[in-house]
Amino acid sequence: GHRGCVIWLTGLSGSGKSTVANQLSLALFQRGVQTYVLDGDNLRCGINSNLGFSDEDRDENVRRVAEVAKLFVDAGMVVIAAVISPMKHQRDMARKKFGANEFVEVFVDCPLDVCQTRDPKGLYKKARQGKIVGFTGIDAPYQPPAHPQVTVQTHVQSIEQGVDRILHYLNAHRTL
Ligand code: GGZ
Repeated sequence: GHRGCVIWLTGLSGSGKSTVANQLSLALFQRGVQTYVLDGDNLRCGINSNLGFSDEDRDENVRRVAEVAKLFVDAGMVVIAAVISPMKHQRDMARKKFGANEFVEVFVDCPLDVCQTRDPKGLYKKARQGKIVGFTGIDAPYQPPAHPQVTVQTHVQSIEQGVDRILHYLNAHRTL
């Protein structure tokens, strides 16, 4: 059996957080572990629909995602959270809500120029044109984590390789 934990994916828009989250969820399901994915972009349609992208609203967005994750973890679930969570203080705040082995920080590391080339929703283009103000990586900051438990480099590794890294960490640390 396993106890609950949260696998917290941080990274730029377009870095691959959602893709990694969904593939990791599938891989864990195939190993008999039920997960629940909390995706920042989706939650902003519901529980976080009143929040924008100011520093204060991002703080509150991350806080709510962490609180919801905590409810699931307390119920014994493995939660996969995919939120930019651009600032160190936001990730520290989230981590503090969990036990030492319950919070696994994963840096979905992809250079900004690659994210801009992918630009699946055309948001970077709009940001460069000034149609979106305060876009992470363009005119809003992203602080890379200094000591993530796992780093996944989606520009040099396949999604499968990235997922394997996370699974390897979870196995090695008996988080599952
Ligand atoms: C960053 C933005 C912005 C701005 C809209 N800055 O790649 P996406 O499109 O599908 O996912 C991004 C999502 C970011 O939401 P998070 O809740 O993860 O952000 S945070 O942790 O910073 O609160 C992006 C879209 O929203 N998006 N405007 N200005 N991303």
